[in-house]
Amino acid sequence: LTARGFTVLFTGLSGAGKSTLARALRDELSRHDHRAVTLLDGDVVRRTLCEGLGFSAEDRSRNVRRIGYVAAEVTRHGGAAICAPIAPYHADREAVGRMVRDAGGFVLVHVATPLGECERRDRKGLYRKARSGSLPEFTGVSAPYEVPDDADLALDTSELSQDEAVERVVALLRERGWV
Ligand code: GGZ
Repeated sequence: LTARGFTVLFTGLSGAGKSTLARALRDELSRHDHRAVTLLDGDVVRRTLCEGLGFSAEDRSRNVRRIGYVAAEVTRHGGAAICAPIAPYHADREAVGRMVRDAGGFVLVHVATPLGECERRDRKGLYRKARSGSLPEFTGVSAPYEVPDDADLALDTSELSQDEAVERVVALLRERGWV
């Protein structure tokens, strides 16, 4: 008998803390859950599965839907997929939700760290480049981020510790009966 698989889709701005949270959740699940955990993180996905895609609306849509396809397959086979793209468009997040729910459980987690805080951190200097115009179509500055109104959970990493944030996600997965 295979356990029910599930996908956690983190969405949020660049620098909101999606990757950090996704990795911490993976580590936490690996300790307490027997499922195989697959991490589909932005930078790795863009070097492999989505190599060659840029940041136009169309390419972002392709990027997010490809991630969703893989997550749905992982889910179908009883695994846990943790995805951490910006996923700025409602329609693409919804498409991922539909693909995954067909195969198992799905939760959408908005990493809702405010733009001002992401920009203040600016860990990779991308906001500075975006403001100066040398990095076009940057999410939150010169490209849209459609704030989810359908997230199962919203986590502001400027108000929560990493442990608290991970605990909230795990609590939600427990509530659903998946872990
Ligand atoms: C947004 C960009 C851009 C533009 C490069 N807009 O903080 P990061 O660096 O490590 O994460 C961002 C990552 C976003 O890729 P995703 O695949 O998550 O985006 S999407 O879901 O919209 O397809 C950022 C970097 O790539 N990056 N240019 N113009 N982020």
